[in-house]
Amino acid sequence: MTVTFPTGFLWGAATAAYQVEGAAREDGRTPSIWDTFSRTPGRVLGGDTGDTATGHYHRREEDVRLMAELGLGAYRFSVSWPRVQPTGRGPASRGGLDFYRALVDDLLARGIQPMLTLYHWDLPQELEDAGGWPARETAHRFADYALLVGEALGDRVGLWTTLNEPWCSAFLGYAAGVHAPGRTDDEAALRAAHHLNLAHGLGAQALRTVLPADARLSVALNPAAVRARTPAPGDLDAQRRVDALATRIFTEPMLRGAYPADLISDTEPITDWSFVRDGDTDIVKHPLDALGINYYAPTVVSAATDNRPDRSDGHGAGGRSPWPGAGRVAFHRPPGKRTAMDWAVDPTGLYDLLMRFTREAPGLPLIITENGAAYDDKPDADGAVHDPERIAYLHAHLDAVLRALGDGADVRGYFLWSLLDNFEWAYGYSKRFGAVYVDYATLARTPKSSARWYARVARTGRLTPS
Ligand code: PNW
Repeated sequence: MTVTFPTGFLWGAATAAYQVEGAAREDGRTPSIWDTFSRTPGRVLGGDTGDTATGHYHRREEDVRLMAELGLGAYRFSVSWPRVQPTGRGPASRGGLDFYRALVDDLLARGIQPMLTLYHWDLPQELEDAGGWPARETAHRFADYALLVGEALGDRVGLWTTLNEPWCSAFLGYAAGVHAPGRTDDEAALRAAHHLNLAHGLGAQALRTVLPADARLSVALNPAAVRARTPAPGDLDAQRRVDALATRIFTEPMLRGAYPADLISDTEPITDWSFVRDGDTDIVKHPLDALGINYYAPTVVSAATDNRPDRSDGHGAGGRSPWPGAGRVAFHRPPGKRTAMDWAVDPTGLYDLLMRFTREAPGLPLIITENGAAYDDKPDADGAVHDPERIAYLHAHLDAVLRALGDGADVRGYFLWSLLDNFEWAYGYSKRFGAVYVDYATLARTPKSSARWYARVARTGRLTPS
């Protein structure tokens, strides 16, 4: 059993622009779909918006200092599209780009490697008004935006990610409607998935024309660790359908240049896939230098046995399904420990995913671009925040990473989600994922005990008891 992580292993933490920046109306930034969505009553718990968030836009230096204290070797952040290209088209906003230039310079000055995600869900509202991701044009707009950011930051950012979790953008955004833009149209969601794939490919092509040869290109997916509740054929079929819609819809075109035949036949009642044009999947299959995997919890499914499938799939029970074409699939709550998101704690799911891509994409380095947990953290009387459950979660998942490394997986790094407590999408500020506690009244930051634990792991490269 390996107990030490390889030298050079990247220890990082991640955030996303809309979740931490705030400053929603500064430097010419225009609304993104998340501004519109969160300002619409009833969409986000508590009516929370990202208008202020953690105030990171004005606390950049303090936050980079915190990262250095945590001994982070890398920081994964996203660029807000409407901050650097306010209309989603045309020239860049100087002010917006200056923020990211300054952030990257601060990181480099402290020896922290920046990992830049171009798209973490904040589509300029103007592009949504022109059709959003169901419109093919949006993929071309993304490629222009990628070029603009690549030109501005290519000389100092070595790790690039096109999209974060396109599954969430397509299916939570356009089918279930629980994420921005809040549409509920299964056909549109499948179109959106294809245009996100196309955006990834066109964006990667554009970046390659401006980035130095040693810059590394990746995408961050949230492949489902999906299990059948029993080995009965109906349950295995449910597993196959969910796997196609969650994972293979992205990985097959990206890694092999074709959509899975079973996905196409499963979704034929919804669409004929004529939005996929000749040559598209060749574009999507752009060579990658790493695959980013975001993992939180497993998914357990079975064939639905009645007309009311159990919707406890972690996507807002009672809402519409984010699985168009999955048929009658029941989602089950696995037994055991759960986080404040009500997601099961199951590190085996992470191990299984790492081994799956080790088999299916041999030679492709893997990076865990997100992993972490929300708990109901509260400061004690002295203001300290003790989060032993998060330490246990991180420890167990890093142990699974070590096991996968020992079994041959080429895992290059791990990014804790998240550096800071932040705007947790439809849950607003009610869910705390941070290693650092944020007091939303004052925006004061307090590293939790997990932050100190993680700093030690990052420094020593070893898992030690809390
Ligand atoms: C990811 N789901 O979101 C995102 O990349 C982060 O921005 C987010 O804060 C984090 O995970 C924690 O939720 C997800 O419903 C949101 O399956 C929803 C789901 C998965 C990931």
